[in-house]
Amino acid sequence: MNLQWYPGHMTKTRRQIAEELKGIDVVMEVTDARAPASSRNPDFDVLFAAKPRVMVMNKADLADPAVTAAWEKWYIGQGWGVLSVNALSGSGVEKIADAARAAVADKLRRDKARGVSRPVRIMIVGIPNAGKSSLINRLCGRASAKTGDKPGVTRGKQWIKLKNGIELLDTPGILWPKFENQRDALNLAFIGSIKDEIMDTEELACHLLEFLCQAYPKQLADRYKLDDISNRSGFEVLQDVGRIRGFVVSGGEIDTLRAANILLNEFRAGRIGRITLEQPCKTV
Ligand SMILES: Nc1nc2c(ncn2[C@@H]2O[C@H](COP(=O)(O)OP(=O)(O)OP(=O)(O)O)[C@@H](O)[C@H]2O)c(=O)[nH]1
Ligand SMILES: [Mg+2]
Repeated sequence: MNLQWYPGHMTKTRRQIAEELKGIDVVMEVTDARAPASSRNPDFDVLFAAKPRVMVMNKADLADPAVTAAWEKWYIGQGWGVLSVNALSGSGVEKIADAARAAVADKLRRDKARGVSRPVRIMIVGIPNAGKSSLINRLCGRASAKTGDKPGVTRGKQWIKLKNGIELLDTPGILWPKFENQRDALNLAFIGSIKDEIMDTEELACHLLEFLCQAYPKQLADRYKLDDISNRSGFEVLQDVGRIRGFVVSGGEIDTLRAANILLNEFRAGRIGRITLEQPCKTV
């Protein structure tokens, strides 16, 4: 399976983001804490090179906490302002306004010296389904932006004003024209940032199972009551999951497609456990 997904609306959004940039003080990149490297869009380093930036690792509630801490340390070591948050519960979100103001502290000081008072304008960017709109809703305390558990929910830009002098620009999630590294593409698919309809669900589930067998064997075995997962292929484990869940069709065959859908949904909802797909030793 060679995964690629860069539909036309992403090209359009990329152009609109570039056009909007001159009126923006800070760019806030929302990534997914379960894949802190793969969920960073490499195009952003070029697009936003001249802007103060803050990185938010969202969905920290679904990620392995020890690995999230290691990633925070790693990014801070690279000179990044980084926060890990949960947009749904609001945990960590209270630090965002201060982090944005700190990123434009010089500009705010100059404005103050000139007697100018104006809002801090933040553009929220990131891959599809990272939780950008959910984060905006949490920051403004109401459901201003449309959200949903599939990629491509936000289709146009939308400004939202907060009471504390901050203005937020919600943007549609974008990927990049070519995934050079298929591991990144698989991680994006596992976390639901690539449209499911373009993928082979069973193959995707087999890749996820191979990763879980190696990195989180106990959580996987506990969730599906699996006896022995050592030296088993992803497809064999998928069959076991289907058999144990009773997904058997006429003739005694196991419905592996149903098992694959269940596995992906349960992984995405955090039911297998708090799992991170990559460690910070990777060069990004
Ligand atoms: N567990 C968990 N789920 C979250 C979190 N933030 C967002 N979600 C869920 O993730 C899904 C995607 O959220 P959205 O806010 O629509 O994501 P988006 O980045 O705006 O997506 P696009 O508009 O498609 O680019 C929704 O089902 C949210 O409820 C979080 O911190 N933790
Ligand atoms: Mg959105």
